[in-house]
Amino acid sequence: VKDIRVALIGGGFMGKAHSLAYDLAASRSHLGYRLIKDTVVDVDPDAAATAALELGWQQSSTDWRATIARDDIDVIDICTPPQFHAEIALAALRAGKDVFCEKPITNDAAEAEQMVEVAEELGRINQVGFNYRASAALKLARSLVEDGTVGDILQLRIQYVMDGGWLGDPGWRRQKSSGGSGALGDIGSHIIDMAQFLVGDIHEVFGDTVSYAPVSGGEHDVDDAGAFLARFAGGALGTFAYSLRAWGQKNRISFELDGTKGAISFDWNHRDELQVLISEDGSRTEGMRRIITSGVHEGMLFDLGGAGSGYLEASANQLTSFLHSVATRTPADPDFATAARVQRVVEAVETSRRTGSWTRVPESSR
Ligand code: SOE
Repeated sequence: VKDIRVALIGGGFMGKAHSLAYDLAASRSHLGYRLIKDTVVDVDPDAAATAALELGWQQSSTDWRATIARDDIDVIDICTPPQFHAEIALAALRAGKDVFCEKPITNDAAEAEQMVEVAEELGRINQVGFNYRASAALKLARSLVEDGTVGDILQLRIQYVMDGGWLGDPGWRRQKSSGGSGALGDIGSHIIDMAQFLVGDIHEVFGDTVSYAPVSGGEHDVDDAGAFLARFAGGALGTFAYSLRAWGQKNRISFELDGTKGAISFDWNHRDELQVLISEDGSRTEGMRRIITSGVHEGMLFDLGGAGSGYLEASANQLTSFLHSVATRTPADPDFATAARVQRVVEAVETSRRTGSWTRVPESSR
């Protein structure tokens, strides 16, 4: 059994999610590695020390550069705000570390490309935190598309809505200099990734984004909501909506997908369930079938139908799969290249907004 020694940079909301998720991931010792939660880094010494104590890290630090320079660290996990992702990731890759990086991969597609290039050049394992696709229901949905059960995909209607924008101060998310691609990059990126995971690459987009008046003092110069149409490379049409100002909506990702042979629908607020219709089953009792994910489905922690899954399970699944890639030196998924493509879609939506026209998603410059 190999030791994998991890350092986590950024002890905030996602740092907490990853810290707890590593405990679930580490329990899967049959995968051939032993995880060591070595160091948690935060610029604020008190936050770093508290995170170490409460979230089970052996030590804390305020210096990410010194942590990356250590020979005994195998993995750098980046949970800082996005404007620091590229600098930390590039330094970590160049120091020979494998890197897990939160989404959005960066605030800028060109920077993301550089991360892809360096990771590939140096042969380092790299993964990005599109956690929702790591849930059992999403894995099942993808397999029903992949094996042709629902036929060719005709249309996807997908949304990510929440009321968080009405509550509290959005902190670093409010300014372009730190929050970069705004709500589109923050939550829109999740549904872009989910859509490409299910249906394949988005080829072109046509959309608009909006900024509302600030709720709690201070200006913001990024979007709060938006909507766009997408054409997928395979010919399907997509509608996307995202908003941080949707009262009563609690971190809700949902979609409906129509294929030539069936349909799938999903709602993260009911994340144990996938609704599926297979047209071949047609009869007077035809209708959506409610599948409750259980131990027979990939990605459930307990082999007990009804035990339920949560936010942490999805985070643990993605980290388990990343650590497995690290231990076996096999490519991780979703990798930096996947995330860079998501960022190019984000930027294509912004271009479409400015030009008022359909906009091609550029291919990678590599
Ligand atoms: C923000 O509003 C946020 O915390 C996102 O940054 C996360 O990616 C999302 O999962 C929950 O909402």
